Amino acid sequence: MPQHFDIIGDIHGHADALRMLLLDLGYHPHGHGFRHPDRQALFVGDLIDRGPEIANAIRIVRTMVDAGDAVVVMGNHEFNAVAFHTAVPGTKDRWFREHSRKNQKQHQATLDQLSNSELADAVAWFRTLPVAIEQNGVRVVHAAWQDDQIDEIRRSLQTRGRFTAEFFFDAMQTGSDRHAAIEDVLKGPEIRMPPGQQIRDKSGHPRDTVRVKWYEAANGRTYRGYHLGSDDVPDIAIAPGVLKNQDGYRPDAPPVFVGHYWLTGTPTPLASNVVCTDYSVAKGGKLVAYRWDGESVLSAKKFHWVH
Ligand SMILES: [Mn+2]
Repeated sequence: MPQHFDIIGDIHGHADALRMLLLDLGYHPHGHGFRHPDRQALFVGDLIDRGPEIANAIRIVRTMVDAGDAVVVMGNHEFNAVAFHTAVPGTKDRWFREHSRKNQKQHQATLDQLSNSELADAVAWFRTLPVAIEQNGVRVVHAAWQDDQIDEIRRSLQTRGRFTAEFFFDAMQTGSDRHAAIEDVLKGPEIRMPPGQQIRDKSGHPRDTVRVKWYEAANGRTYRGYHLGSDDVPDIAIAPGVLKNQDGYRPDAPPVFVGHYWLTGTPTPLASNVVCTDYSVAKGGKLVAYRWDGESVLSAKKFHWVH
């Protein structure tokens, strides 16, 4: 088992950027995938949707995983795809992710680009993906490392046989612990603002919740200060009781790598032991890797991308 890992951000169908990045990192073509003599690639999820070469992105990553050259965790887009294509048992035409216009649109590029058999094959594979990994002192999860919630999801995956209809039956019930766990771990924890306070998201939809810097302690923070993103959030104290986890990600915990947050600009760690590798390749940004060689304090110098 290698001790040197390249953690690679959200791909969203940009297979070309992935090939260039892997070659630049010293990987060489191996079957449909790539291999490095003494490093392993760790993918943070969100291989699909949006980009031009979704089937190829899946093929490269899956080949590498099957060959032991990579590990991948589930992203919210893979999770949504599985739910979208899993029928609610005992119903006709009802799916664990509703086929609404909005949900369809988010998944459209994948629906357009994959044949029925490719799609079925991809969904069957996504059902088997881990929700989070920890190996050789490094952690990878799509949006947020939350110990209790990851344990909760893993227990359910074990008893219900991976991401099956059985699992979704429970996990898609709004208000259930499992639903909250999936939302927080794969999409990032959010907190509700007091009544009357709203922001508008990128699509102009009003919302009364904000995504938070889960890796930082929340004590004494305001909504604006604890918010993760660039929205115009009110600078008022966080209401008591809305936070599940006040402490943030412990500074002595193993380094954790996430994707998901559509960051821009020059890559830099979010905390000494927290890195986001998503620099928005699907929105004109770049596909980024972090080259990890065992360090417990993460450094901006260890990001790598192709110009
Ligand atoms: Mn995501």
